[in-house]
Amino acid sequence: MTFPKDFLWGGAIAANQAEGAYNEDGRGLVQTDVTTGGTVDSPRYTTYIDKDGKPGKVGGLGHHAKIPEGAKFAVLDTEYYPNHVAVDFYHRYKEDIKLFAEMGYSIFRLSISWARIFPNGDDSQPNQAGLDFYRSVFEECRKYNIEPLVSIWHFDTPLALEENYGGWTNRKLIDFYVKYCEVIFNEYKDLVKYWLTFNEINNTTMFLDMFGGKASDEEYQAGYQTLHNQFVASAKAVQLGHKINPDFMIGNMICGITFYPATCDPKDILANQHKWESGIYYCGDVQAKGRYGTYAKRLWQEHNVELDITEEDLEDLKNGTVDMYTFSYYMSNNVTTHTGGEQVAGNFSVGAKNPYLTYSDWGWAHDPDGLQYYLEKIYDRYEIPLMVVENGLGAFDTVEEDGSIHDDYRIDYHRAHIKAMSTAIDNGVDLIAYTTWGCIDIVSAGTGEMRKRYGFIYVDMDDAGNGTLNRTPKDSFHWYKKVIASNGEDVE
Ligand code: P53
Repeated sequence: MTFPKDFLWGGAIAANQAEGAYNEDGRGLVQTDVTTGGTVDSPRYTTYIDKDGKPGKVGGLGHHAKIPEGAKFAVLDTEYYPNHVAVDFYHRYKEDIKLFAEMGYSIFRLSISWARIFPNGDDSQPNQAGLDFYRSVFEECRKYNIEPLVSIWHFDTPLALEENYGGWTNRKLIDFYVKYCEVIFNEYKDLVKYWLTFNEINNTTMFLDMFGGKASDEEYQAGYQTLHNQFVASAKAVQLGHKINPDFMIGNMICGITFYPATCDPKDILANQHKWESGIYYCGDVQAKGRYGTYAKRLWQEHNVELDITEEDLEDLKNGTVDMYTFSYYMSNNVTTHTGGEQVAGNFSVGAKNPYLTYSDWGWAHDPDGLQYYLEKIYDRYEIPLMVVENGLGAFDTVEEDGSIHDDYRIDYHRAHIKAMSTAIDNGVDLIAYTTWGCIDIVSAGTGEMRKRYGFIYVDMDDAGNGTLNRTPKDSFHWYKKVIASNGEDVE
């Protein structure tokens, strides 16, 4: 095993999935606060009150949940919202960070909730209570020599910006986001070095592609304009961040799915290449190379998209390239132009089933070789440091009579992926960090479930909101501690 001696080991969470305290200390609402729980076969719902005062709900998340004209997002008494309490990280962060330190973390990825800093997104002054909270969290990390890795946006635009400005299709959001960045960069410049501008930025259009060509041209228009505005916002943030502290390392963050052609039919090979372009390279190229890829025009034409792009935007993109490329990796997907084969039916996992792989209970392919493939391919393309900032297995856990949790399936998953990273490093990839997803159990983003658990630390909380919220280390906790102590040498 050959991890560099300063390799950063740790775990990752996101504010809206972990903190809870959704309406405390002046925090504004975000989309997940009006989103119910779901399962692998039933969607989460976004809830609202329509223009006649009648409550209603619509399936889907984020941009995909269209509430009726004149309706307002609303929290309804009749529904349960898992993110409202989540796992109460807001009140328990000291206990949690202590456990992370016990595992030996040198890095901890979390996100700042924009709506704690600017409750409406367009407020003239930041909310002091929000600033104080994250200062205290970062100081707690520093106490244990843990580097915070901070996602500035993790699917949580203040809801008021959605309602009053129409969300990210509106260019005004660029300025609100940059102002938010300016405040947090200045506030935490001595506490935080590593920043990520937008979590899984590529999901917006990649998920439109995933659902079998059902998305309309209007949805693509909104999706691509959203991405463009976020690219400009990200590039401006990078430039500003480097001015505020030249030591900042600022990265992009891509939902990294490895795509394979399902057959050697040249049509499948081409379809797969186009999938990498639309799903993975589109965002990575703009953020790491500072310009749109040559295939971008084709993608816009396919969906009759006309983007609002200014000369100044192009200049910003060029001057605001990221210092590192970061990504999540859970699975691979197969791409084919043929119909009739066995299909995967998971949440956010579709396409032809790969006969060489096994699948999780949520339909996600277990594919460590796919991680090696992704690392080598992406490093060769950009030649900047890489971080794997999410990787893990969502699984059902059983608590034994004596309270222990034997999650050998999770250990197997991580062991295989750590080996894959090690091989990629041997093959020349400059990989600098690994933060496993949901190092402590948190609410699933896709399904809103608690029982889809990723953590090395168990949280006593179920899908209906019952539980003590007590924390218990799983077997994986002790295993990961050993891995970190040996810098990746001892993974058995
Ligand atoms: P959950 C879909 C596919 C790949 C990654 O996901 C995804 C999603 C969205 O569900 O999201 C990332 O909780 C995301 C995290 C999320 C994690 O993967 O659905 O950055 O917020 O929790 C795992 O199992």
